[in-house]
Parts: sequence; structure tokens; C-alpha cells
Amino acid sequence: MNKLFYITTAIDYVNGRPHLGHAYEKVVADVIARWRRSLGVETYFLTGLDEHGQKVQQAALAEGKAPGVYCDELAAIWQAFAAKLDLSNDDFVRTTQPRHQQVLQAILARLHAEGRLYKENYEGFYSTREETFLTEKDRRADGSFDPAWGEVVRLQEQNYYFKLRDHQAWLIEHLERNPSFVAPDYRRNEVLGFLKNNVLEDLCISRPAARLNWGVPLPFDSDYVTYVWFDALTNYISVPAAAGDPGVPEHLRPRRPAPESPPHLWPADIHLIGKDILKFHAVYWPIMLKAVGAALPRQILVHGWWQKDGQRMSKSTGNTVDPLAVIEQWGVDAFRFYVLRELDIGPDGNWTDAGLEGRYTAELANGLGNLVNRSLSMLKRYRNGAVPPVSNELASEAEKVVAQTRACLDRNQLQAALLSIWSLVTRANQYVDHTAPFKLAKDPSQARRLDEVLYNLAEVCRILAVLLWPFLPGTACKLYAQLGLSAVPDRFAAAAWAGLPPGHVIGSPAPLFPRKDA
Ligand code: ME8
Repeated sequence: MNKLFYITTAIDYVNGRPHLGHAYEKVVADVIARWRRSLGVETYFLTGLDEHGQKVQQAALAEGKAPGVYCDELAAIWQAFAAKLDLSNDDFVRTTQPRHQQVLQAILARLHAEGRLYKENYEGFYSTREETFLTEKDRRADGSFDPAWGEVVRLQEQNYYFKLRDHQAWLIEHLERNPSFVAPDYRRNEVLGFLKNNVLEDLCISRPAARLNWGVPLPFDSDYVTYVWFDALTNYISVPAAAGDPGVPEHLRPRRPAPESPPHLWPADIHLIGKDILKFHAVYWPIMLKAVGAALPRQILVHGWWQKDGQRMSKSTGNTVDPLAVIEQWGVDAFRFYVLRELDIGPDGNWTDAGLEGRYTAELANGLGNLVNRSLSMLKRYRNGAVPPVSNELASEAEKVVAQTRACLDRNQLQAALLSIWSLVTRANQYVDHTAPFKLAKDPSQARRLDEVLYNLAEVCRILAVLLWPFLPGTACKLYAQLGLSAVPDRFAAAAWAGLPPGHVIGSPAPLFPRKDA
């Protein structure tokens, strides 16, 4: 079986409800996945939840619930959220699932058997909130720790460590030889800078079960559970491994008869993550994979963080965006459009309610919505909805936009792709103004000219549906339905000019983005 295009997102901590950052990342991954599918590339899109560890255990405790019950309740909410975002994910992994835990334990057992883990005593500082050990280097001049670490306690305990030092040189070489391994470039440079200027500390991969029992037991020492990050990272390979993926080394696949034609996913093509978790993905994860003999992912694609009104979002200050409320009020495609149009993959972004409203009105309602509505209404009114003979007046401009959009999407430049698509929206709206079909309709001698204009407009609308499908799938489908086309506009090949057959009768136009003037 051919290898599928395999894209993953970070798996979110299930210690609360989904926020804007979670939603943004998943929508970006969805656009990339839909784009590949639209090209005819078989694609697998994985997202899910990170359910173990102290944060989740404490959140469950605070609600007086057993962690398992707490996770089950929230997982249902998060899965419903994925559906609300119109995600086309093929799977939803939860780290509490047996399929994941089995593979994680196989990885741990392998590392242990090969002598890559050792047990040692630790005495020092520990951030409970971040579940991480701190060193003298993390202390400020006055001896205190940054409040971002939350409560810092002194700890003395034995743990298992994963040897990292031997891996530093090849990882640097890998990053240097594969410039697109981490994107954008400045994130790759950040990782290289870190690796070149620091000696890697070995990674503590366990937590004593006596202190934290909400985790996956180490297969070789039941007094310990697996450190939550080691557990979480493996989700990317545990899902394919459990399905019998031939791209995963055999020793990591469960020893049961593989399904007849398991999907070939590994190595992942894109791990999409936020900037705060870069080190885990670009340093620890490749080393873990190399140590178990698995191929490395092709790319770690790093997005920036959202703020709201220029300030960090935070539940405690109330400065948050509730994506569900936005979707309720504006519709899922307006949400998707705003975040994708506003923020390119890489830099940080700033959410403002006025920005959302402004883009909705200018680009969705007055731009795309108005173009589609007036084009189809005129076709209905002047030609009873029947598509006139083919005319190529806007063909070359549309073809240019189609090629440009494709070039942007091939490079994961989603914002630039939207700009390109909207250049066609704007051009077609100008075309209406310049050709003034409402005037042509009054003059019977202009019937052929009116035919030409109506064809060009309807055909541009159809092409826009195809280009928009990865971004605004619901809107693209509505547009196709209004054109009276029964297919789904999910094939990029359909963006070729003159797809609308003359004589075809369109459906009923209805506003795609009702104006919210009130
Ligand atoms: O880090 N803007 O989970 P998480 C944009 N469980 N993205 C944001 C954001 C913001 N304001 N806040 C968070 C974890 N994110 C781990 C991941 S993966 C093996 C384990 C992004 O729920 C963040 O950068 O804290 C990350 O990519 C994702 O949301 C999940 O964050």
C-alpha cells in the first residue's frame, strides 16, 4: 500500500475546555489535510487528547472526580468540539486508550532492554505545575523562581533517566542536512542554537507512582509511571503502530495478526505544534525515535500564539476567546476564515472582536457573499438559472489565481493562499461593476454580452468553491449546491475553467454570510 500523507496536531491537555489556541491549531491542520486530499493524495489526519499527568490528576481532584471519569466526560466535549470546527480528522487518540499504552510500553521496554535508561537519585527543585525538574540555572538572582513555574518544591527521589547526550551530534547534523525538518526557519535556528550552546541533560522519564499515579506504569518497574511528555509524544507513532503500519518497526507493533491492508502512515509528514513545545518535538522526540529504530518525521511545523487585545489570554483575568461562542454567533466558517486570514503559520497573532467583525463584513459578506449572491441571482432572473454558452473572458485571470493558490498551499502558506483567492473575489466584483449586467439586461441587443458576463461570473463562483473547500468546507458546499451541482467541491482538478456546462440549471441563491448590521 502507498504511504499516506500523515499529519498530526499536538494532543491537548484535557484539564479544561478548548480555547482559541487549540482551535486554531486544529483548523490549520484541517486545511492542510483537506488540501492534500483535494489533490488526490490519500491523507490521514490525527488529533486527540493528552490525558495523563499531574495537571489532569489535579483538575479531576478539584472537581472531586476520579481522573478516568473526569477524562471521559471531557473527551466527549472535546470530540464534539472537533466536529463543531468541521475537522476532517480520521482518528482521535486519547492517551488512556489501550492501543496507545501498549505501544508506549513496548517502546519503554525496548529502551530499557537496550540499556538506554538508568535509575538515579535526584535532589533539587521541582515545578508541580509544569511537571518538570528545575536547576540552579532556572533560579533568578534573588534565588526565587519565575512565577510561570507555579509552586516550586524541593524533592528528593529516585527516577529513570533516558540518555540523551550521545545523540546531540547527529541531531545537529540532521537539522543541518534537512533544512525543512523544522519550519519556519527561525524556529529551526532556535533549535540549532539550543543544541550547539548546551549540553543535553538526560531526560527524566518516570514519576514515582507514590506521588503521581495517573499515568502509564513502566513495564519494568510498577513503582513508577511514565513522565507525561514521554507518554504524549509517542501518540504520533502508537496510533499507526497499533493499526499494524508497515512503516513502524516491527518490534513496536503489537504481536497480533495485522489487518489485511494496514495503512502506511509512518513517518509522519507534518507534526503541527505551537512554539512553546518545540524542544519536546525537535529534540526529545527525534532522539526517542532514533533510539527505537524508527524513522524521523519529515517536518515539525511550528505556529505562533494568539493573544487577545494585545494581552496574553488567561482564564484568571477573563481575557479569553471562547471559540464555541464565536461559532455560535458567526458560524464556523467565519471563525475559520478569521483565524486563517489573520495569522500566518509562524508569528504570533492578536484576536480582536472588531477584527473578526471587520473581516466578516468586508471580506465574507460584502466580498465573497455579495459576489455569489448577485451573480447567481442575475443568472436566475435574466436566464431562468440556465448557464449560457462558455465564455473565456476571465479564464486566464482565474487560471493565474488557481496556480498561485496551489503554489501557496504546497508551501503551507495558508494566509497567502487566501489573499490569492480573494484577489479573484475582488476582480469578479469589479467585473460586475464594470460590465453592469443589470443595464445589459435592459437592452435586448446586448443579449450575447449578457450571456458572456453571466457565464464568467457563474464559473468564477464555481472555481471559488473548489479553491475555498479546504478553508471553508461548509461554505464551499453551499456554493456548489446553489450552483445546482450535486458533487462536493473537494477535488482541486475541478478548478479548471469551463467546468460549468452550458444549459445546466443552477439552484436557488441564498446569502452565504448574512449581514450583521444590527
Ligand atoms: O502542550 N495560541 O497541550 P496544551 C496558539 N499536551 N496556540 C496555543 C495557545 C495560544 N494562545 N495556547 C496553547 C500541550 N496553544 C501538550 C502537548 S503533544 C505530544 C502534547 C497550543 O493543551 C500549544 O502550543 O497546553 C500546543 O501546540 C497546543 O495548543 C496544545 O496545548
